[in-house]
Amino acid sequence: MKTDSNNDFSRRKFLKKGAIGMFATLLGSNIVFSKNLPKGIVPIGLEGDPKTIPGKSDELLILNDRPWNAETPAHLLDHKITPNKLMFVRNNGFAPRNIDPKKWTLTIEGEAAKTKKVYTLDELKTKFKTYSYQLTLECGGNGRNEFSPGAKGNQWTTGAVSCAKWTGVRLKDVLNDVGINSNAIYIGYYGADTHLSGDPKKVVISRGVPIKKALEDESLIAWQVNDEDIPLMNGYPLRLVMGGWPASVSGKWLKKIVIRDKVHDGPKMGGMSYRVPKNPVGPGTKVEEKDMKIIESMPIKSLITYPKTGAMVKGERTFEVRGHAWAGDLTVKTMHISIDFGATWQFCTLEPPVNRLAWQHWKTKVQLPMDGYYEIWARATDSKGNMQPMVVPGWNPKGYLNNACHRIAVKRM
Ligand SMILES: Nc1nc2c(c(=O)[nH]1)N[C@H]1C(S)=C(S)[C@@H](COP(=O)(O)O)O[C@H]1N2
Ligand SMILES: [Mo]
Repeated sequence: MKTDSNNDFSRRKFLKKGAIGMFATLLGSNIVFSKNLPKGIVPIGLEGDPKTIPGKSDELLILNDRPWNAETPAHLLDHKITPNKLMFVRNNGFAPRNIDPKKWTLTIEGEAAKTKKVYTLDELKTKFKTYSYQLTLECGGNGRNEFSPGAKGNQWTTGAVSCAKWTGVRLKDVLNDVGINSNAIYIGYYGADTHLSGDPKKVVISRGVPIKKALEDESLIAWQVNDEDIPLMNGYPLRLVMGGWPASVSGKWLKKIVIRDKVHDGPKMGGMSYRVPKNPVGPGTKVEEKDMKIIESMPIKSLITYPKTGAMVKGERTFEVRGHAWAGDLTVKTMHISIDFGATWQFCTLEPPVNRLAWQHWKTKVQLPMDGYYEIWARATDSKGNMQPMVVPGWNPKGYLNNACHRIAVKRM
């Protein structure tokens, strides 16, 4: 036994040394005192100064700094089109460094591709027609913080969602240029980010969608957001954007797309990742892999972006309450708010989406009957009649798909 554990020890030591070597390669210089670096500590140099995220507003709420994960407080999502600096960041690994867009290529291949093609960024920009769409991207784990028992991972509250204007080429135009065989059923992506272990051979995340979703008009390979380069943390210089589905299918720092003859099986497609129980389970249930299914279209949800929670209202003043609502692949049909903890609900004005898969804006006027504490609750209903629940819905092992009503507090005084 003693020999075994000794072997174990030296093997671990070896792995640790190996990782440091790889970190040094990524940093581009020797880590001089590497032998003093405690196990599990990742060099700051890989992700920058731990207080500000490059290219992002310092008003984002940072949930993790290595790798960067940050959400947008609800009142900062008030813009109809989310500004680049305010788009949430969800990184599973380390963003690539020293990107040269002139040398960037995108490879399309796979067992269900007619051939293999490699495109430069310039080729993508000139060979295909360019399209712009406003697309809602929401992390599958948005709202995770409310589940009980809780799930590990970033404790997103309400702010892992954005709706910006993305510009690029249609994924279907590029896939058709390569040629899609009749046995194609799925696509998968690969990005240029680095695994947390520092091992350059390890894939951080490689997810995908059924070919039907990939071939929709709004599924983009994008190089711009809101008419600017994509911020590094959101996938510069190239990413997939597929609105309405968990944002984990929108691969950042896009290097390769595979056309598959089976459900894509890259890291974070299987197990408990981005999957929920096929049938409802009680909180805390241990669910077997075979009883889980991949999350596809996201559920109906809404956000109050004005006023900010905690707002003070003077007397009888009538004020506007507004926000956005979105419904995965569907549209939002009606929007209600309540100022009396759900006893009564009032209709809101609701705008149609600017294009398919964009969030919709709603607003209404509110007057509070007397001085005191109130909550405003918002509840959206989709085109199939699905309504946001007032309590946290369907518990699942990783805390996905919490679409409970958003609540804010206001005081009249
Ligand atoms: N290459 C790569 N793509 C990725 C990720 C990642 O870690 N690496 N994270 C995914 C997840 S889980 C989400 S929610 C979205 C977040 O997009 P954003 O950071 O631009 O808001 O990117 C997805 N694409
Ligand atoms: Mo995500």
